[in-house]
This record gives sequence, C-alpha cells and structure tokens, in this order.
Amino acid sequence: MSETKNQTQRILWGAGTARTLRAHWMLHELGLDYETRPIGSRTGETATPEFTRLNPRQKIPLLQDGEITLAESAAIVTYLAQNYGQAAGFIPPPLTAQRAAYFEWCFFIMTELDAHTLYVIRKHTNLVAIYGEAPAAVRAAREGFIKQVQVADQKLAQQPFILGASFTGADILLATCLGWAERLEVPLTATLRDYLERTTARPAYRLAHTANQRT
Ligand SMILES: N[C@@H](CCC(=O)N[C@@H](CS)C(=O)NCC(=O)O)C(=O)O
Repeated sequence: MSETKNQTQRILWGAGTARTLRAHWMLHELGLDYETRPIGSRTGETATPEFTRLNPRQKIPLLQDGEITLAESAAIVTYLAQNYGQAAGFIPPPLTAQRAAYFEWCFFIMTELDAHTLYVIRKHTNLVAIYGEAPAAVRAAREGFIKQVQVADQKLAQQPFILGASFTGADILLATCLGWAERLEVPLTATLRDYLERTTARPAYRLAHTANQRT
C-alpha cells in the first residue's frame, strides 16, 4: 500500500475542531497527500446538499480516500493507520493483544473522555445559546473526566505513549482530548501535561495544526 499511498485522490472535509484535527494529524504523520475542504461546524456548511450526500449525519470530519468515504474521527484515524501506517507502528498488528488494547483505548477515549464528559462540558459552557445551562451536568462531567483520565495518567507515568514505546492513533485521540480539556479549564496532572507537550511537539502535529485552521 505504501508505494501507492500518494496516488489515490484523498479529500478531508472539516477544519477548526479537535475532532477534525485528529484526521489532519494522522494524514501528516503518514505523509499522505490530500486536499482539504475546510468546512466548519455550526456554519451551515455541514448541511449543504453536496456534503449531506457524503455524510447524512452532517458532521465533520469526513474523509474521501479513493472509493472510500468515512466519517467519525476515531474511525478515520484507525482506517488510515491500518491502511498506510501499520509497518511504521501507528497501529499494532491485527489479532494481537496490543491491537486489542488499541481498540480498548480508542473506545474508552471516544466515549468516556470525548463524548460524555468533554462534549457535555462544552455544550453547557461554550454553547449555552444552543444547548442551555446545565450546571449539575457540567460539574458531573468535569468530575467524570478527572476520574476517568486517571488510568491514562497512571499508564503514562510508566511509558511514553498510551500503548507503550510507539506513538499510535490512540495517542492522537488522547492528546486531542487533553488539549480540549485544557481549553475547557479542566486541570491536568504534570504527567498528562508532559505527554501533551511531547505529542504536540511532533512535526506532524505542527503541520496538522496549521492545516486545521479555518482561514
Ligand atoms: N463522534 C464524531 C463527532 C463529530 C462532530 O460532532 N463534529 C462536529 C464538529 S466537532 C460537527 O460536525 N458538527 C456539525 C455542525 O455543527 O454543523 C467524531 O468524532 O467525528
């Protein structure tokens, strides 16, 4: 796959959010060529007929990779790692304990950290005009994040990346959640702040951060 990786037409839809950043980041880690359609959330751009045909859920990010059209940031990161980054270690080999651990971390990060703690905080603090006030839910989500992220903190006190010695797609998901938590003023331990610094110092992160700008 690696010899043909830059011959496929590849388009990434979406910019400006932690979730779109994940897809840009993995594309840059892998050195894949791609075009960007930097549509943004809550702009109406995800509701155009053209985009709705590609993603009826009207959400970004969305990747077109040749014949494949794929939404969901964790699915995009994992698909790219599996198709173009397995030899380089961005995902552990299939049918191994490490691959099982990769899935466990990804599902944990996307449910416990992204969807039902950070996103709840964001909805009822930054986006109150749309979702309304819900101080008790924000408090519980904040406490929930701090409790759940402890398992990552304990792992990262012993090893550089969440699966061990190699940086994988799971690190992209985790680091983007930690950056998001910082922006929401959720406190992080020194271990997690060091990890965030280490992962975001990667050249691919820098390139992705620029590519993820809306303007
Ligand atoms: N679980 C999805 C969440 C995607 C999502 O909610 N994306 C937001 C932006 S971060 C969006 O597209 N919102 C549509 C809109 O607001 O127009 C993922 O991780 O990709």
